[in-house]
Order: sequence, then C-alpha cells, then structure tokens
Amino acid sequence: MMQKGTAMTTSRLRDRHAGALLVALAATILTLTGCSGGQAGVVTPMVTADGVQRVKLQYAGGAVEGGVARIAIPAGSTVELVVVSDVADEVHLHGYDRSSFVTAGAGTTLRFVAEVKGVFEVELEQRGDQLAKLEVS
Ligand SMILES: [Cu+2]
Repeated sequence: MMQKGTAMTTSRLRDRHAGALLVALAATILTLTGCSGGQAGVVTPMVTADGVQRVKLQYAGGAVEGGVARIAIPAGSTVELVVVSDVADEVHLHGYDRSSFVTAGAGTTLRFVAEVKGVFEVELEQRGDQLAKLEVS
C-alpha cells in the first residue's frame, strides 16, 4: 500500500514537470547540436546606422521562422529584440529577465544593453516555446 501511494505521487509529479523536462531536454539537444556544428546556426543581427544590434524573430504556425538560432551579440552593445507573433503571449529574455507582451498578429520590442555575457534563451513564456538563444560575448 505504501509503495502504491509513493508511485502515484511520483507519477503526479512527473505529469506536472513533464513539460518543463521536455523543454529542458530540447534545449540541451539544441545546445549540443550547436556545439558540434561549430559556427552553424549562429546568426549575426542586423546593425542599424546608430549601431544598434537588431534581432528580428518571427513566430508563426507554432514555430519560429528559420528555427531556433544562436544569435551572436557583442557585449556592451544596445540590442533591439523585435518579436512578431501570430499568437498572443509574453516574450521573455532569460538572464536579463526582460519581458514584454505581444498581441496576436503584432510585434513587440525589447531594448536593452547587453552588458552580461553568456547564452540567454528567448521564449514565448506561456507556450514555453523557445525563439532563439542570445550569445553575448
Ligand atoms: Cu521564460
């Protein structure tokens, strides 16, 4: 009886965390793929006349256009992260912990100075869908 109870608790926990685990697993696979592929999948943002690194991501039909890319950002630069989406959600930049709501069929812009180095995920928070990884170095 004790074992049965334990099993049920475990399976409930598993259900609750299955989504997060899958996202983590997918992220790990993407990271590994990125590493083995060297520079493959690393995208350089467009630089505007005033030196802003502009990253534009388009989410439609349940996926980000062009797939989840690593975007190389020089540390210290001003970044404009533009996300256009066909669904309403919240764009979240991890690490910097910046977020902005986007309405369906519209776009939103996160503007920040990339002063912290590292690799940071950009995702649609409510869906848990990853849009890109910003690689600040
Ligand atoms: Cu998030």
